[in-house]
Amino acid sequence: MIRKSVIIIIIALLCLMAVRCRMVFLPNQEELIAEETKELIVVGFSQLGAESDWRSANTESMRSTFTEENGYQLIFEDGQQKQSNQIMAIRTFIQQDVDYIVLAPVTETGWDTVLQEAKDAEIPVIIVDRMVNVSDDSLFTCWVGSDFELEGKKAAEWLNQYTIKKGIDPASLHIVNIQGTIGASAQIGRTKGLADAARTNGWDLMAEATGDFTQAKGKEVMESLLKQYHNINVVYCENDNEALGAIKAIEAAGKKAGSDIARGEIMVISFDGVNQEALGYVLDDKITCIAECNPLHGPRVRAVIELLEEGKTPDKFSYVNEKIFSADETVTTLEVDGITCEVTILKENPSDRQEDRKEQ
Ligand code: GZL
Ligand code: ZN
Repeated sequence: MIRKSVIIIIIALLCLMAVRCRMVFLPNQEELIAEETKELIVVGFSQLGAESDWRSANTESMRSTFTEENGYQLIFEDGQQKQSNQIMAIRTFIQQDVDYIVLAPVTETGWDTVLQEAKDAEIPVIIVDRMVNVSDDSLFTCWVGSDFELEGKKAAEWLNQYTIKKGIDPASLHIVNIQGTIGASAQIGRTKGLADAARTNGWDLMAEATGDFTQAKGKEVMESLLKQYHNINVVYCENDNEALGAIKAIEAAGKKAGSDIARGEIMVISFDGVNQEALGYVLDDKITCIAECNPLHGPRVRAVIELLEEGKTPDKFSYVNEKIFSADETVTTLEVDGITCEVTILKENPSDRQEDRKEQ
């Protein structure tokens, strides 16, 4: 009799242990889901808008990098070119308690308050592309982007070398600058690059007017500049979309966009090198030179986040290397800020060139 009751007790104990084990070692459904989503690093990305091909490529680079299979959950907010929308997006990210905030700021100023809120919430903020101008650099963890003034210097030095090699009198250059969004780092740097070179080289920089980085505005501004000035022979466009618009206006006015200033062509210089039509225009000598602005920030931002995840400290500022494109072989190398950069002479179909642009 005792043996039977002992056996029953042992079986009962074993069942009890099995239940307890299941609770300890076999996670239940909620724990499994929590485990799954917990592993995803949540990134809130406030993109400034969708004004240009550059911007679309930049967005695509971020979306294709911060995927679930790469271990991320991306929350994307389009600011539609308004800082107020971007500030709202950052506040939402703070409420959602994301792991990282990435900000592509539409203009440089006005970020101190909301970045302080992110800092108080202990959420690291990574700035991409344009810069923020804040009272205290600790308000952002690091910045990944381009040296816009260097881009401007490169484009201006290309023009300087061109005039020297072609024997063009610098004073005979009558330039207009179709600027980007006023207050954006890309506009500030590219405008400064040209203005400094014009002063140094004795060029006639006649006008600066914003085309807001869009094709429509670029065309509109060029139309009015052509009415105001009859001697324009260089148009400096602060991105390719503006250049496409400007060329439409030049041709509508019965003039020709091209490098042959001496024969009355209007030389167009531009920035980005993302838009396929613009790259095609380089091959057709409608755009004479494009200073590259590389939009592929996704992998670089991911590298920064992975360093932070490992408790390491990324560089505060990391600049991307950028080329300068032309189909004209007059200028093959440039010396800017003590560095020599080779001009990439475009010959083949530009889409091949896109392939060889590695995601750095
Ligand atoms: C540059 C970026 C600029 C591009 C434009 O990094 O901020 O904004 O040059 C884009 O095409 O609109
Ligand atoms: Zn020509």
